[in-house]
Amino acid sequence: MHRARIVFNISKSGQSERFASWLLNKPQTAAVSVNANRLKSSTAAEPFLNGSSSAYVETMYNAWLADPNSVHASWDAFFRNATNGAQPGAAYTPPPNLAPYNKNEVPLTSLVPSSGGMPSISAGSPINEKIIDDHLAVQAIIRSYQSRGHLVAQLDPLGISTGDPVSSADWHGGMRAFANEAVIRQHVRFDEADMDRVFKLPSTTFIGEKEKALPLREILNRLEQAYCNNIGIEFMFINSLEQCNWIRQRMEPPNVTKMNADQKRLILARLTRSTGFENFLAKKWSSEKRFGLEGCEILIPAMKQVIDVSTKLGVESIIMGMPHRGRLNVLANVCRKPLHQLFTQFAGLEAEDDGSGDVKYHLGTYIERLNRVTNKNIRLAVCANPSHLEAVDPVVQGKTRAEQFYRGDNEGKKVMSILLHGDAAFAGQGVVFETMHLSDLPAYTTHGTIHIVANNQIGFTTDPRHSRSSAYCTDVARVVNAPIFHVNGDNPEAVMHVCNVAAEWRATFHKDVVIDIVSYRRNGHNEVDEPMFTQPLMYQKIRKTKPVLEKYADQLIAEGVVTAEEVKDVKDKYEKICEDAYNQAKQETHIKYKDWLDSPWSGFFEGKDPLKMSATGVVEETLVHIGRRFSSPPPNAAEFEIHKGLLRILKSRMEMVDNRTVDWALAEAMAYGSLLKEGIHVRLSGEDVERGTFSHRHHVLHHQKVDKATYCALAHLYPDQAPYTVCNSSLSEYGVLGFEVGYSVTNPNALVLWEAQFGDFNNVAQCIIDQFISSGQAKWVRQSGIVLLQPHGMEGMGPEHSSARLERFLQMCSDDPDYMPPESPDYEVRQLHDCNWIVANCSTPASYFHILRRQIALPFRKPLILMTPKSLLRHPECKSSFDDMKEGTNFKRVIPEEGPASENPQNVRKLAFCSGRVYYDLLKQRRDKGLEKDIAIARLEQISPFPYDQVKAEIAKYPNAQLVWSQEEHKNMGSWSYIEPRFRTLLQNQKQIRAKSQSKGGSWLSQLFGRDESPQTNAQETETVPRTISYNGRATAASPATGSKAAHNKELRNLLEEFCVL
Ligand SMILES: Cc1ncc(C[n+]2csc(CCOP(=O)(O)OP(=O)(O)O)c2C)c(N)n1
Ligand SMILES: [Mg+2]
Repeated sequence: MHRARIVFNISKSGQSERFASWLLNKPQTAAVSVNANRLKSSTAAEPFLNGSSSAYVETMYNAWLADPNSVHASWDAFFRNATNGAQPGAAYTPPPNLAPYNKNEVPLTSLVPSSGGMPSISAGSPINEKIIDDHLAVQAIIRSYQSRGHLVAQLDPLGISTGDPVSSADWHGGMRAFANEAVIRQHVRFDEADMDRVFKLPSTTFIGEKEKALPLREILNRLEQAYCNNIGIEFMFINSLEQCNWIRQRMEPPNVTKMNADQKRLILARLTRSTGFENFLAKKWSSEKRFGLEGCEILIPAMKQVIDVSTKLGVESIIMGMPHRGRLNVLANVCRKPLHQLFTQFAGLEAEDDGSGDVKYHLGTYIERLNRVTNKNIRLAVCANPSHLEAVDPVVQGKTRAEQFYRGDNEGKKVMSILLHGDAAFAGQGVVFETMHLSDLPAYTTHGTIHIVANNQIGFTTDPRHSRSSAYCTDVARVVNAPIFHVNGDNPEAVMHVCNVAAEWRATFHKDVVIDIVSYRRNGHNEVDEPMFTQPLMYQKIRKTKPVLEKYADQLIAEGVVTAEEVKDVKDKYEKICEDAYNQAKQETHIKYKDWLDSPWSGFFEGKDPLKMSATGVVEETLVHIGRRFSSPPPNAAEFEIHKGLLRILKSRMEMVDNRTVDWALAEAMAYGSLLKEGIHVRLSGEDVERGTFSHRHHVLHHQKVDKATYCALAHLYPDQAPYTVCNSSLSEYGVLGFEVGYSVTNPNALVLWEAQFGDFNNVAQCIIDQFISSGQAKWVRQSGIVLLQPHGMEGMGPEHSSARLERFLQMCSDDPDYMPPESPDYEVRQLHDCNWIVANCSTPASYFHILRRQIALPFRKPLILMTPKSLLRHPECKSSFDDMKEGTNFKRVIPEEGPASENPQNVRKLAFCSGRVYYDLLKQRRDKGLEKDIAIARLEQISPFPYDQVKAEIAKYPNAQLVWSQEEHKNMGSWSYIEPRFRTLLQNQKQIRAKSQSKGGSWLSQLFGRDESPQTNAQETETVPRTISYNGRATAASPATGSKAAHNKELRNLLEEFCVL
């Protein structure tokens, strides 16, 4: 805990200033007319007039004399009565109380002591101002405890941040007192004599239960119990009275945290397992890193409690994300992952299945089991995660949202997420904030997440005072109005109570909630770390602190809830379970990565030929239908007024459909629409995707006169189509891309796309790209077919709107540049099967259409990284015909030269390969220079996996052409460093084949296209000079693009001129 140190300095006596004086609005005495006119009414006879208020009254009187309307009506009445000669004490008329009393309110008059020297009133008699002030002060005190009680709550089991409880510093009658200036500040003006006075309770407190009024001593006592004991609650910032009252109702009544004997025994049993598990691992593998939970063992009973209550309230599936700390324990004792599977992870066995695996404290799991407490079946998934703390948060949310969506759980009643955090990471990692901000967005909400912080008050070797500027590590949650329950981890019953309330909160309001378990870390950061190097004093305290299991067992023995023998018995039984599992694990010879899969796709792979891909072409009728719908205004067009500019766009779309052509946006709509028709859910998410950054998409049309009235044609193509989701996201890359990755791993029969506003911004989500997308399958055997749409292209828009950093994606491709896969009929799908992701830069709408559809046509799922165009969206030549999309057509990994050069290939002097939009610049340049017969241009629509087979064929076709790679990016960027070694491998291979075929006397071309590459034993290798490929493009640079338009144009001119040099 990193909280302001609180000084306990409440003095018991000698408080000469009355507490309520802060409320009295002492008037700035008007210099003018004081004493000029004296009110002729006896102040003694008017109980509300006293010494301190007389000056004020005189000011009011003077004002009234000058203008009766300038004062409040009550003063007007009073002065009228007084000046008209009302009897002393009768001039004041209390205003009628029109409001009925609330349930827990009582009339003020009933609380006023009738004697005892206190100023008093009786029903109907004038109100005593002091009594009002006193009551207001009590109300302020109650509110202060509610708002600030957490500041002095005893949350730290080590007592470091809060100091030891004040045991002897009695305050008012021997009551244990933590409240001090930090909580009630200047309101403490009562003295001992006031302690037995009874005060009416306001409707905003529930400390009274059925009592409507309590003595001040009892009020303070109950407030301290509720707010300053082992639970500290932050909730008063929530802007809903209903929600605040809901919390008060569950936290304020006396004894609200008390548990019955059965509940206590359950907590003890769970704590025994949690502690026993870590002890067992420590005993068997003393020097292995496991990031044990020691010091926060209560986390396991806490999670189980949250799950029990949530399942009782209807939840059937829980998706969890968590860091390293205590992860094995969670898998063992919360998910009930078979212990022997966990223990085999320590044995250093080889894996039976494919993949490179991950360390044991990152692996995921998926379990379906019976919850013994609720007797209901539940599904628990812990998402695999990388070391990168908190990165899994948005992924869990996406997965949760997806599961809710596919189950039709629109309110999150059946599926929920739990996120676990370390204190340092929760405060430090920005993705926590990004994830929190998704929590209430219509297309991203998971209807409330329960966050649990295993707050051991340290991050590796860093103290909280150096790792955050906020008071609490949980402050980030305040932005979404989530209540935050801080609780002392050494008080198991308080922890369970908080868990109950948090789970109920989530089920009631479907909003986020935070449980901050304040605890400690008994060992170093990991088990081989020495914590005394850096936290000597903290660790001296920790050494003296008994484990919570011992403390709690002692407490329950003392209470007579259990016996010492029972405690030992439960402990021994669990140890025996661990020992048996340990022996079973010893029999294992291999581990299976599949055992650790968090998202099994049951039924998806079964019965499928893993190398058979379905067709991606679509019957023309479907293209026409989708095209027409997409190009039409809403069916109720007469009432639904759309923007005039959009009418023009729709009209031009319709013309394209009539002409059997598509541009980029139309091709995309046809890809989505045809998948929707086939029952595939399509979800497109990202910043401003509904319209499209470049105003080309317009998937959502807005009524120009009616707020929030929209129409999405793709959602209304066919009556039985799959749902279409298109959603503008928050301005976040890390959070939103993580979310969509989580979404994509849930259901293989969905096309999930994330579009970067400009590809340049994808590096803000670099961790998701590196840790989840590029390597996720290899580490966790988990597939994802997510598509990243990344506007990319050098169009003179400056350094940050030009490059999606194609080179980085290519650099992470796992295919070996020195290995050319043998050709086979299923070459394309085999390559796709073996790669870690697909990287493409398509140049035609038809390619875009096919590659999107291919994502679903594949018998497995692979991420697709797609460079997408900007100016090509409106380029007159960037159009495709229905002929390239209809039935029987497919994605062309390479689009060969199809113009005059291809008719006379022997005469072609240059064969340029390129990818993406630069093609159109090359095309124009070639045309302008009249070189259409001399230069052939081939396009790599898919860059990785490298289409060796088709590139090879194209090269072979132009035996006399020099080979060149043309790109618009700088030489150290773009595709060059990826394609260059692969071309080299291919050309080297080609040279060998050529040598062999010469020795056989046959045509080398026929060999090249032949499938049989078996070595000819009698062949004589003849040395030939291999063909090489040279570079045509921008020079190397540090920045992705120049900021000067002139420099941009010059660079482009240069590369195009060089392209034409023969
Ligand atoms: C993004 C990121 N940065 C740094 C690290 C290295 N690291 C691993 S654990 C850790 C401390 C985490 O502290 P906390 O979140 O409090 O969890 P605890 O280990 O205390 O349970 C650090 C800095 C990491 N894993 N991820
Ligand atoms: Mg920590």
